[in-house]
Amino acid sequence: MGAGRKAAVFAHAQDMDGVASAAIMSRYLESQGKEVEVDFINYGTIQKDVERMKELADTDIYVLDFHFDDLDTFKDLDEVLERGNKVAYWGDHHPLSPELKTAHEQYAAITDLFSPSDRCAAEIAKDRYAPTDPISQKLAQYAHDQDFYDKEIDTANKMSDLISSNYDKQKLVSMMKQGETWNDELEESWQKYDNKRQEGYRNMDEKAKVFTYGDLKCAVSLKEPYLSGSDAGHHLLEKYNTDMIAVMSPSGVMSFRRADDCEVDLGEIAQMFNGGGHAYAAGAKLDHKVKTDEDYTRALETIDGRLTEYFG
Ligand SMILES: [Mn+2]
Repeated sequence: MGAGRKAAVFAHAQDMDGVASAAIMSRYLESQGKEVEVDFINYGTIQKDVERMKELADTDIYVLDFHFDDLDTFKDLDEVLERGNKVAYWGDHHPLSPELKTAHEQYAAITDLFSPSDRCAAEIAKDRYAPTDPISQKLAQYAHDQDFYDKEIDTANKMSDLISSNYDKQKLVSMMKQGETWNDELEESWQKYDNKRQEGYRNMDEKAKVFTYGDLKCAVSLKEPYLSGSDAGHHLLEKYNTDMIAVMSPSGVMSFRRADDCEVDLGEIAQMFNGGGHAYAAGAKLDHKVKTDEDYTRALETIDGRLTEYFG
C-alpha cells in the first residue's frame, strides 16, 4: 500500500453500526495520512452502489458491516479492480454461505468475517485498527448498544432515530470521527423528528383495532410512511399490551412483531400473506395499497380473516 494511495470506505447504510464503522475506519485511515472518501452501500441498492465503486481508481477500498450476498456481484468487483483499485479490508458479522465467504477472502487483502459474533462490525473494525483509541472505543460501544438492542445509551438511541429519519450520514461520520457524538443542531433535528413521530403514533392510535383469537390478542394499525416499522410495532405492543401486532403502511407493506413472552411463529403468519421472516419478527405485502378508508377496512378484513384461519 503506497502512502499516496487514496482510501474509500463503503459502509452499510442501514444503521448506527454502519455509520460508526465508517467513522472508526476513516479516523484510523486519516491518522495514517490517507485521504478518505466515505460512501454507503445497501442490499436494495447494491447494483447502483457498485457502479460508484467502478468510478474509483488507484484506491484502497474498505467494506464494513456489509457483504455481497450474490456471487455475481463479484464480476462487478472484477471491473473495479481493473482500475488499479484494491479491496484492503472486508469486515462483516452477518451470516454468509461458505462459497460467499471464500469469494470475499479471495478478493480482500484482510477479512474479518465472523458469524455468529458477539461483536458488531464497528467493534470488529475497532479491535483490528484502533483497539486502544478512546474515541473508537466509544463509537464501537454506541454501535454495540444499538446493534444488540441494549438501547441503554440515550445519545445512541437518538442518533439511530436520526439515521432512520434519513439525516445526512456523511455529516454524522465527519462529526463522529472527531469524537463528537451530539450537538445542538442534532438535538434540534431530533426534536423535530420526535414531534413528528409522536404525531404518527397518535394517527396510529386513531386507526388501531384489537382482534382476539382465543387467548391471543393482536393489535393492528396503519402507520405513516415516515414511521419506521420497528418504532410503529414497538408503539402498538406497548400501548395495547397485546401478544402480537401487525402494522401496515400505505404501500401495503406489513410487519409483524410479538411480545417477549409470546411464542407465535410470525414467520408462518407472514407466509399466509406471501411474506416471511423469523419467528419473532416477519414481514409481508398486501396485494393492494392502503390509501383510503375503504382500503383500510378491506385490509383489516383480510388480516382478521387469515388470522382467524391460522388460530382457528
Ligand atoms: Mn451491523
